[in-house]
Amino acid sequence: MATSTYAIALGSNRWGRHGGPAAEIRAAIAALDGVRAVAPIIASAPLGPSLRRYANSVLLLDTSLSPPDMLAQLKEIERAFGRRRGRRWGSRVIDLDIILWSGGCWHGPNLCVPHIAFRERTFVLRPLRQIAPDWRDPVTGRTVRQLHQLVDRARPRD
Ligand code: A4P
Ligand code: MG
Repeated sequence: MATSTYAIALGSNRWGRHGGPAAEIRAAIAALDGVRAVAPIIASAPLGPSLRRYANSVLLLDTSLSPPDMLAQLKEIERAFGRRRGRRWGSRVIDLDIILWSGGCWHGPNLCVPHIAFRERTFVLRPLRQIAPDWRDPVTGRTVRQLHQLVDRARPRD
C-alpha cells in the first residue's frame, strides 16, 4: 500500500501517568510508529480559557494509514493516556492533531485536513518549520516557512 506522510501536532498542559507535559509528549511520540522527524518541545502560553502553560511539538511520520485510520489511532492514544472528554479547549494530558497530509486535503464527517486553525498558531508553525519548512499548504499555496513568518509578524510575542 502507498505510503504517505503526516505532520502531527502534540500538545499537553496537564500532568499524567508519564509525568509533566513534556514527559507526556515524549511518551506519545514513543507510542507512534513510523516517526521520522521530531521538533524540539517548546513551552507556550495557553490559547483559550485554560491557565496552564502548554508543552508543544510537531512530528513527521510515514505510514500507509488513511487519514480516518490515522485519526482513529491518535484518538486511541489520547484515550490510553487518560484524556477525559470535557470542555472544549480544557486542560488535557495529550492532544494529537493532524496538521498536514502529503495526500493534500481530506474532508470527512469528523476530520478536516489541513487542520483548520494551524495557520494562526505559532505553537504549531514554529516547531513545524524546524522539520518541514518547505511543505506547502494545499489550501493557501504557502510554505510552512511563509505561514510562520506571517503569524510572527502579526504577533511578535510568543
Ligand atoms: N478533527 C477534525 N479535524 C481534525 C484534525 N485535523 N486533527 C476533529 C485532529 N482532529 C480533528 O478535537 C475535536 C474533534 O476534532 C476530534 O474528535 C476530531 O474528530 P479534540 O482534540 O477531541 O478536542 P479539542 O482538542 O478540545 O478541540 P480542538 O478543536 O482540537 O482544540 P484545539 O484547537 O486543538 O485547541 N494553547 C497552546 N499554547 N498549545 C496548545 O496545544 N491547544 C488547544 C486545543 C488550545 N490552546 C492551546 C493548545
Ligand atoms: Mg485536538
